[in-house]
Amino acid sequence: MKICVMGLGYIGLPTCAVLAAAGVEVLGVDVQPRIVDTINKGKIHIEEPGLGELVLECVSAGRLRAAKSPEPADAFIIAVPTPSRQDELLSCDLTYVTEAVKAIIPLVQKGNVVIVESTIAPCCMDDEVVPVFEEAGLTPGVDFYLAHCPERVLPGRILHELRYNNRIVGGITPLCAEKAAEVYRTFVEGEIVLTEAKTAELSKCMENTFRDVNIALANELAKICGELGVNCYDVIRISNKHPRVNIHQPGPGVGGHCLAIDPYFVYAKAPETARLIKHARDINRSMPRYVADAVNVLLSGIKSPVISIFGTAYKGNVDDVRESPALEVIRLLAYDFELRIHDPHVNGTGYANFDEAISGSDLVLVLCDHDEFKSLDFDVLKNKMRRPVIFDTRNIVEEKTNSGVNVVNFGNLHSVKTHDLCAL
Ligand code: SAJ
Repeated sequence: MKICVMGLGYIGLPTCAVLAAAGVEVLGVDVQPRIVDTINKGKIHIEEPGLGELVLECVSAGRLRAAKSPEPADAFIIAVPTPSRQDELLSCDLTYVTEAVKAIIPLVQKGNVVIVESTIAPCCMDDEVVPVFEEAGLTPGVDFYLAHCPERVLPGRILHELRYNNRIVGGITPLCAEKAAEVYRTFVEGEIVLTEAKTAELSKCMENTFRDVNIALANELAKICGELGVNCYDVIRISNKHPRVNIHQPGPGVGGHCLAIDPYFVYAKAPETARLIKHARDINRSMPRYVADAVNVLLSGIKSPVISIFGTAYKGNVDDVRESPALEVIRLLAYDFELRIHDPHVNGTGYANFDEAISGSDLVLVLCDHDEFKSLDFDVLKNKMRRPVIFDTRNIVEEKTNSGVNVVNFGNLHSVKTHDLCAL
């Protein structure tokens, strides 16, 4: 079997690698020549555990190649970005999906399978993708098989989850679903659930919406606790001892290309009805401002304050800054403070290393839960910072008694007196 994967990003490239490792001949296609060259050299352009080794192995074995344009194949998998449109509802922009579809249409032969893996809003397959094929004279279920099979893997665990997660396969017709499922049976160990395309689309969006709404609840709880003078982490820990409760973790907001975007895809299709979904988004989007306001309070009265920003990635141990709430916090603080930005996973211009970031600083602001930030060397912080204070918005920094370093988080923010910090 030969499979052509359109898009060599966080999902397309790992998918190429697991397919090739399962013995399939794979061509990965990307519009960026730099990415194509990197893959053909057996290297990778993203950070993901185990991916570098697997890509090198598959390229060396001749089972994986990259190119700028597609070639005839038995199956085509589309894994290109689906950003939000910049309209009022932040609806789903299908431009890249449509471009990829148009690129493969001249190559599609009878019996081929075409799969859209990119996350899309409910009804996009029926209303927007099928018509592009039909205009070219191709009828799904008759001339070829078309399905939506959303990716559901967690960055940082992609290779494992691609193989072992359950897979939703939403066909335009039942036979389309069956044919697409055959492609996944080459490497998926989890259950393959067959359904219709719009059910697959909405299921995927609702998985991320479920998580976003739950994080919003945790963020709202953190704000309530701040008002009432209660430690939110104690509340979460104790509530979660109930067998049917799982309150999520508050933080500086919700980032990444999924949770911060997919709920809008649902909202845009039913704006009058999707009120809880929209409200949750608003709460999560308010968190960078909440953090910036707290920083202003913590540093009030300090002359020419310097802040060490720890972490710009949207979550721990990834190099991905897409929709990262840290970027919004930085934008809000940049007006009033000198910022030293440090992220051991992100290759950002102007970023400082650990020593540069903390020297003479008044506050370490932890915005991302990278492992490196969990056990910080408090002696070094005490010696190099002007005021050894950490504001840990992720509640990951291991606290040490009598360390001389003051750790503030959403659990004790309410009890911190600014003048205590200034006196340090
Ligand atoms: N976050 C919190 N509090 C929490 C959990 C997460 O603030 O309690 C934040 C994270 O720091 C991050 C954001 O939420 O900024 C999203 O992180 P995540 O780990 O929840 O999810 P993603 O975006 O990396 O991946 C999600 C996954 N979806 C679910 O777990 C339901 C993944 O399975 C999907 O494949 C992916 O979205 C996607 O591509 O749709």
